[in-house]
Parts: sequence; C-alpha cells; structure tokens
Amino acid sequence: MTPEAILANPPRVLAQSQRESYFATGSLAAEGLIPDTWLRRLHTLSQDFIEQSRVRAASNEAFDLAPQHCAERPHVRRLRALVDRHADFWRFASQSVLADIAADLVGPDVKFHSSKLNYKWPGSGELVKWHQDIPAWPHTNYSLVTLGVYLGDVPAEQGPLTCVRGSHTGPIYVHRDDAGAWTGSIRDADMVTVDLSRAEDLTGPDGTVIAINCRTVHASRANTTDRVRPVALFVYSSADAFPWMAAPTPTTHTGEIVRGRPAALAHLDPTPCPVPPDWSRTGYGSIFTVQKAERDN
Ligand SMILES: O=C(O)CCC(=O)C(=O)O
Repeated sequence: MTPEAILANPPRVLAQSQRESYFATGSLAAEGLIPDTWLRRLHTLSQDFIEQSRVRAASNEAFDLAPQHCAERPHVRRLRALVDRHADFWRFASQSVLADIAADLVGPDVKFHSSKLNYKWPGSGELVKWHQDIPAWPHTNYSLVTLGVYLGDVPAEQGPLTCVRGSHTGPIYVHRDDAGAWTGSIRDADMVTVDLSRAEDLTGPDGTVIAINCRTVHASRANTTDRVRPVALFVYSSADAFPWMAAPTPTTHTGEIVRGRPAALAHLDPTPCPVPPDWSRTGYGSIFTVQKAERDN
C-alpha cells in the first residue's frame, strides 16, 4: 500500500498527525501507548531470559552472547526470534495494541515479519553503525516498519535509536565492502552523501514505542550510562509486501497475518534494492556480529 492509501484509513491508536509525521520523516517516537500490564510482563520476561542465559556458555538460536558473557555477569546482546522464545511475546506482537499501531503505519492488512530483543550494555560493545534495514530483507515494496518498545527510560546518553529524517525517501545503499562482503552498514563513501544534521534521537520514557521505516538510515551510539538499554523490536509489513529473498532471522510466525486479510495482489514498488547474500545458505548471526567482524578487519 502507498502512504496515501494507508493514511486514508481511520487511525486506530496513533493520532493522524503522528502517522503523517512518520510518513514525512521515516520515524516516530510515541509515549504512553503500551498498557502497564503488558509493559510489566515484557520487563519480567526480559529479566527471566537474562537469568536463564547465566547457564549458557555460547550463543545459540535463542541467545546472541558477547564474548565476555559469563554466569556472574551475563552479557546477552540479543534475544533472537523473540516470538519463539515465549508465547506472551507472540501474544504481544499479534494480539496487543502493537499490531494496531502497525496497522496505523502499514495499512489494515498487517503481516508479521520478525522480532528480537536488543540489549545495549554500558560501554561501546553494542554501538550500531549507520544502516538501513531493507537491504537485509528485501520485499516487493517498502511498507515495512520496525516497531520498538523501550523497556526502561532511554535518554540520549543511553544509546537510543537515531534516525536521519527524510532518508527513507532517499537511496537504498549497498551494505557490503569493496570486496562484496556483507557488512550490515553503509559505506563511509556513501555516508558523506547522508545529511547527518537531520539525525534525531528517538528518546523516551519506559514503554515508549518507536517506529522506523525499513529505508530510514539509522544507528545507535554507545551507552554511556551504567544501566542496560533493552528494546524489543517487531517488524511488520503491509500484507501486499512479499519477500524476494530468504529471511535472515525467520521465526515460526514469519508471514502470518495479524490484522485484516492476506493480499490477493502483490504491490510492486519500482525502486531497485541491492541483493543481499542468500541467508538460507550463509546464515545471518546478528547485526552485532556482522558489524563487529567488519570493525575487526
Ligand atoms: O539496538 C539498537 O541499538 C539498534 C538496532 C538496529 O538498528 C537493528 O537491529 O537493526
């Protein structure tokens, strides 16, 4: 669906001005939308999984662990495929207000794509370089939105998601190095063409919902506080968007319709998109492992 067609549907949760702002800038931060019961449940689940990680020595399908992770000082970088970790994560993604927020931004027919819970620990370990999301999971159109829920207050010092306003209507960049290897980040030579004076931190109190369009150039700095910054991230598309490559981080619910109906027609946007590696052959890891490998080279 086009932004105009999406906006023509009445809003469910967001104010019309918030939807218009999202389509104009490519991102949004909105406070006070997640009911307290859900927020408390997400906090508890997140804490439970950190506890469970203490007995893990290596990353697996659930946990992306930093090299320094240990039982005494757990250091989980990411909970993978969140909706497969606990039924309540899937209930939250498919039956809560979050799916209605998705409908406000992708249209009444909403397809679930993927999810994860990123932890940004104090220090520079989890800084994320400038990138767009769509080059990792290209689709027939660019309706895809990542909705994030901050589990804790996130001020500027805590490494919030930072988005370049308006970059979602600009070029879709190659996320590979000169030798063609996937880096998960935009090349320095291309970054000089991005107007970083338009970068804006998506900050907010506990429970703030952030929305980032799949073409928006975004990053996150180091966390200079002494508190971890968890953000639960859920990706949705219009039902008429179809992936044309294997998903890098599939879940058992990827492709399910969570609002409205499946599409009878695919919407094909003519804007070209670079081809990612075939994740079904190579595997993906996470943005932290990919970007760290690049920094170490
Ligand atoms: O968690 C973060 O700070 C950034 C996450 C992100 O941009 C991503 O996973 O694509």
